[in-house]
Amino acid sequence: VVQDRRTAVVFDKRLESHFSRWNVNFTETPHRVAEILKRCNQLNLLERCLRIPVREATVKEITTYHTKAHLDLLESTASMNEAELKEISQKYDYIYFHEKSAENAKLSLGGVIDLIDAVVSDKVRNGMAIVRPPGHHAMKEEYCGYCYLGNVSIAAQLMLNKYDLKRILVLDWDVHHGQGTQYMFYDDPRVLFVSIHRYEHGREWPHLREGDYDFTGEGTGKGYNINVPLNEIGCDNSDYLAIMFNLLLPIFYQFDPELVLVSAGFDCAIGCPEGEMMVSPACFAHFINLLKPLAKGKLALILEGGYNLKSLSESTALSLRALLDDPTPLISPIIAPKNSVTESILNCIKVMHQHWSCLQYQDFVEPRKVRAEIYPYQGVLHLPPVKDVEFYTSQNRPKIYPLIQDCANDIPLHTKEELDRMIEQLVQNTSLLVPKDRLGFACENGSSAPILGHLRSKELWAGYSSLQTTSLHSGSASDCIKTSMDSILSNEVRSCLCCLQSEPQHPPVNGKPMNGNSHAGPSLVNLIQQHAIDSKTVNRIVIIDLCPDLPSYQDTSKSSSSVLYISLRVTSYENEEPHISPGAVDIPLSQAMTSSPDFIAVFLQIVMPIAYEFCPELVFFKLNDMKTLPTCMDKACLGHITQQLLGLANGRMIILTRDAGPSEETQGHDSTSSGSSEKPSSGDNGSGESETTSEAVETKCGQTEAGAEVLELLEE
Ligand code: Q9C
Ligand code: ZN
Repeated sequence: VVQDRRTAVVFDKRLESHFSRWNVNFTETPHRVAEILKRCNQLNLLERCLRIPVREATVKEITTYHTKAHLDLLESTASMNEAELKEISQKYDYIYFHEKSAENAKLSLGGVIDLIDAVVSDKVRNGMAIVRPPGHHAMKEEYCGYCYLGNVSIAAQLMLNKYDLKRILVLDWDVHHGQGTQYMFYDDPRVLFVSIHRYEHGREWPHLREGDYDFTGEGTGKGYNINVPLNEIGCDNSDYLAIMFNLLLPIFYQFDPELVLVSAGFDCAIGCPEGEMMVSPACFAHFINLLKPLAKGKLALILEGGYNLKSLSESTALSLRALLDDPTPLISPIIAPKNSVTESILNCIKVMHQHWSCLQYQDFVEPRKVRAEIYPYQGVLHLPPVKDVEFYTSQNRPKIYPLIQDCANDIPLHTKEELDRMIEQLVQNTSLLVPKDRLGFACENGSSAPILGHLRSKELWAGYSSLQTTSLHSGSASDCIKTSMDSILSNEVRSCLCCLQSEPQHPPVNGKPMNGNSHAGPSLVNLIQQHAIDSKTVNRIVIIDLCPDLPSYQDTSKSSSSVLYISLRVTSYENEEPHISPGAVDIPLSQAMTSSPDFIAVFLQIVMPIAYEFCPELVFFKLNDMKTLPTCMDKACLGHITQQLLGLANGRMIILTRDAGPSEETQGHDSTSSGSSEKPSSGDNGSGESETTSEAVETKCGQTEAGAEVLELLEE
């Protein structure tokens, strides 16, 4: 089988045949997938993907979860007349039957299984199933909520069986609680099931007590079921990203899955009448960007709900672009999450922190200890259930299918017209025209740095055809930085590797040198800030410094809103407070921190929210050399952080690295800029710095996961 590093898609005209005969305006309609495909085609996305055909799932596959009776009953509906179809529909909660329902459900499941199998077995890189009917509400022996067969639950179980996987992450961001998937894996620690859903303390469908945060799994599966209940409508990018950064992503990186499946319902997107949430279509691309480093990029999205055709199709298309590695579209700066969302995050941390050590850096959330500024309510966290809420149980679940659409809008946040206008604006304003993904390279004094030699020896530089590089003119350290900034801001390249031998020297101010050689932080900030002001092409720049030479509070330079300097620095002092001023955030890391998941948790919980709030137009990522990198970071960790940062600024990034100058081993390799054919050097080339930087560059080039395999293929 030929490996294909493309993104796979599953879709089929036949999946547009089942619909509700009694209510043609019913939300779960064939137009959903038709509109998605139309938008994906407009953006020329499908032609960039590998199409995997659908096929009917087999009895054996279906009975991995469902009973044979469940399947037989479903199949019997194929030959029912209209009256019979109507009668059986009324026995279930939000279910209609059509003579094509059984076929569509089996085709949808078959396509999902084959897609996920292709991702797991490395036949494709990642993928998306644009299928209906959805599946996450289907239970062992009950159709429910437009779902007949558990697409994701069955596919995940089959992968556990076939490939003996140990860790699968299922993230269900459909706005409804994915109870069907939760039940399937409730006691299974191999599947981390996570659902973010509209809950309203149980008042929202499907009204299950087990959708609340304190349902955390059972037996050995305890800690492997995470419910994030949203107790009010109108949750937006800020709320969802707060949940991702503060709670979920740290856990995902600690879990270290071998496969990531997303039950991707877009009914949490703005304008969906079922969700009444406000997530913007571009935000889904950010979620995907943040998930991409996990599981070596083995990521599959499976469509669930989403009922506003405009926001559904845009959200899905932008998700597909994210899988295809297009630059992540900008979103508005995030703000603090709603109080009710903060409450849910804290409640989740409270029940999860004993299972996930990455949450130890969060406030310890004893109800009475919560500080007023994080939790402005009575100082006591709510413990479910709240009064006067009636939950459904398997005994009292209504079996009446409401033929009239019930979208319980008590007080809509916005009118339909307002929402339509907002969606239209979001679609218009999302930048889809992006410069070619070229990587620039600037090296102090045009010297042949060991790093370049190392990258070339890994065939990252010139050996891989899709990697386009441009060698930029360069002189002094500050010239290198300025040239890199100019080339990015003029769209000549999207990102740069800037390789310095010394610390950049700021030109003397009033005849006095600004800094000595070792004062890298202040000098760098000043230099970048001044050039930003001079060039007038960039307003906000963030500098992430993993190797600060000095704590930033010694920076006496004037703070400016145009540059935010964030430094992470290992300190031997106990309980050193982070130092935060308008232009600088200095984060002391304890020496006790020894693992990458810990470092990533801190990075996600502190650096990423600040950077997303600042909303930079350009990112500097300063690595310097291995010796000064926090020891808790391994190489992969650096690649992961690079990928996370690429969500900012449309992927405009300058990786700043320091190089001691030409080394013996690499001399002679570096004077040409293309056509290198050296074989990868065996063993260590004596340059830890190069090794480190290459991880970041590989990620920037989308190579971290694919690199090795692709190179092997090319060599054959
Ligand atoms: N306001 C999926 O999204 N309607 N199923 C509840 C309450 C049922 C949703 C209405 C929603 C089923 C896959
Ligand atoms: Zn849904």
